[in-house]
Amino acid sequence: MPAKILFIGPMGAGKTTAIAAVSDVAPIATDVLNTDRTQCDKPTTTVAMDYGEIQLEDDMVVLYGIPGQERFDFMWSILAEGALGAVLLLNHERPQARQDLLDYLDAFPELSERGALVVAVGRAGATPGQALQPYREALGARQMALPVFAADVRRKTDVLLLIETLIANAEMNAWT
Ligand SMILES: Nc1nc2c(ncn2[C@@H]2O[C@H](COP(=O)(O)OP(=O)(O)O)[C@@H](O)[C@H]2O)c(=O)[nH]1
Ligand SMILES: [Mg+2]
Repeated sequence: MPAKILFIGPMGAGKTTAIAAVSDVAPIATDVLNTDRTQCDKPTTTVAMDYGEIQLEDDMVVLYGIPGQERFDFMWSILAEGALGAVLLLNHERPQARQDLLDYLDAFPELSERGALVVAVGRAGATPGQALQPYREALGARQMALPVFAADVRRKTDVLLLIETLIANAEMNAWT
């Protein structure tokens, strides 16, 4: 059985981009014209999900990107079933990015409880160490110790690091 990894996070955070950056097969995206430019000003948005596949050394991994708009959240728990974990993508330029983090932790309670998440902060700017601080604090306030990275999901190496960290954590947790 291939491992299943989700990409979660708000519209425009880069879920579709991340899967396209690493997938060995032509990624399947279901983007349509974005009619909700108040949430995020980009021309298209994902309505059903994204799908990609990647063969790592020992693991075949399937990648799913959730549709970011809340009117599709009925699909989130279906997609999360049996997942190894999720990459939670944030856009640091969104004023509500810290709240986005909390909202997506709440939306995926089973993954949060298992600690099966990696947080990736996009557009973190020139001083990423500083940019990550509020997210680390928000996790700390919830007694959660999750890996938090600055990442540019347009870069394959960045996305691979996120996936590999998630797999390494899952393997470690399997022993404890
Ligand atoms: N400048 C900049 N653009 C980024 C970065 N990460 C993602 N993007 C862009 O942000 C957009 C994200 O859109 P998309 O992948 O459709 O987001 P989704 O709604 O989460 O699927 C794409 O146009 C990416 O090229 C980043 O770190 N810097
Ligand atoms: Mg998308």
